Amino acid sequence: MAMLSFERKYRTRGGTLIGGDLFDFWVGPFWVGFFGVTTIFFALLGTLLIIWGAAIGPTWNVWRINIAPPDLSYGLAFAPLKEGGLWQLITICAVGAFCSWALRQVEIARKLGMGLHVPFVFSFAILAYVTLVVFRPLLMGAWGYGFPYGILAHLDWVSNTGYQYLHFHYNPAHMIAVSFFFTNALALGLHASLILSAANPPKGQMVKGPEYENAYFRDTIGYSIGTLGIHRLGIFLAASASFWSAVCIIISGPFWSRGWPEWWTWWLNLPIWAH
Ligand code: 07D
Ligand code: 07D
Ligand code: U10
Repeated sequence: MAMLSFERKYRTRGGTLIGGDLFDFWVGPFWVGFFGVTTIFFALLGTLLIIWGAAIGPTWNVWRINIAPPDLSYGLAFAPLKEGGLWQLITICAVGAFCSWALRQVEIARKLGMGLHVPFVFSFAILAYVTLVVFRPLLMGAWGYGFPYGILAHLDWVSNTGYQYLHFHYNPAHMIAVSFFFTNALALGLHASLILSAANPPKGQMVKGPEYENAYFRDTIGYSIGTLGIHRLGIFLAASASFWSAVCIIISGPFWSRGWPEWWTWWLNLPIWAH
């Protein structure tokens, strides 16, 4: 890879969080590092456990493989492997792998003298996952509230959990999260198209810079957020989407156990119009 000889001068030691020089080397394009080893360890072990779960299950159809959490009757105890214990071990591996990955991002950013924005925003995805399979089950008193590991099975869980609260669209935090996801797609669509329209003009035409990009949005909507600003907005929107997702599911059950439409009766009961 031509890139690699160019990049060799950036491949310097240091920046690790623990372990010092241990594992401070590259394998092909990948930097290894202590957390690279822990990522590989957890990811490999977790995958093998999923394969084991599939092997003792009724199907090899990838869409239908399902490794379910323990029955609610096990509460917060460890369950036998075939009755949800595998799900518990896989969850430990997943949390281990995702956190290792985030710490690996921190180490690589430190090595390169860059900011910690990537691990910062990835940690919001981890937060959403951990909320689903650790925090909410802990608050509800049983691991059985976690979502099952299977492609169709996890969709069934989302649907069933949604209908348990009658109409999940009425969950106010779900509304905020959905709006952030939509806004995030809008912002990336605007940003990507603006960059391509300025930096990739038809043959023979001049490449345009930030002045043109600013002018475009000032002319269109009266304001330009700027070249750095749009990336700050992107981080904010993405992190907020995951954050409000975590909120919408942690309040469903632990803090509100009736239908979500009913939650809105506070609005009808406002003293302005309620007697
Ligand atoms: C494009 C980056 C690449 C990642 C990919 C996913 C696996 C799973 C495991 C067979 C954008 C790799 C997939 C490693 C294989 C086994 C056991 C990211 C990109 C390509 N979901 N979900 C999908 C996960 C939850 C929901 C697809 C993971 C919650 C709905 C894929 C998690 C809820 C729909 C998938 C997770 C939920 C999906 C595409 C973890 C609320 C769909 C994902 C760890 C968040 C869509 C059949 C994608 C679909 C879909 C993976 C959690 C809802 C299988 C790893 C419980 C409604 N989810 N999901 O492109 O087609 O992400 O499903 O939290 O409609 Mg899901
Ligand atoms: C959890 C993924 C984390 C992933 C990590 C990394 C690997 C490695 C390896 C590729 C958070 C995994 C990496 C495995 C792969 C390689 C090499 C992301 C996570 C750490 N909903 N709803 C949401 C909408 C309805 C319901 C969130 C829309 C119905 C429930 C989002 C609609 C009912 C839950 C959202 C809609 C319902 C949600 C999901 C429309 C069902 C949740 C995004 C248009 C009848 C979940 C924290 C998310 C949640 C959630 C959107 C409809 C129920 C805001 C747009 C009305 C029960 N819904 N929903 O969280 O908040 O991403 O989870 O109708 O639990 Mg909803
Ligand atoms: C952005 C950007 C920008 C760019 C960009 C990008 C955002 C403007 C400058 C980036 C964007 C893109 C490239 C676009 C496409 C991206 C997406 C659509 C996002 C989704 C991405 C994917 C679907 C790809 C996912 C791929 C992954 C995660 C890679 C998988 C990699 C691995 C599995 C290897 C990871 C390596 C590790 C952990 C360390 C190194 C390890 C090895 C090489 C293996 C050797 C192992 C060891 C030495 C350890 C030994 C193992 C042990 C001890 C375990 C033993 C365990 C047992 C159980 C036995 O804004 O700018 O352009 O490009």
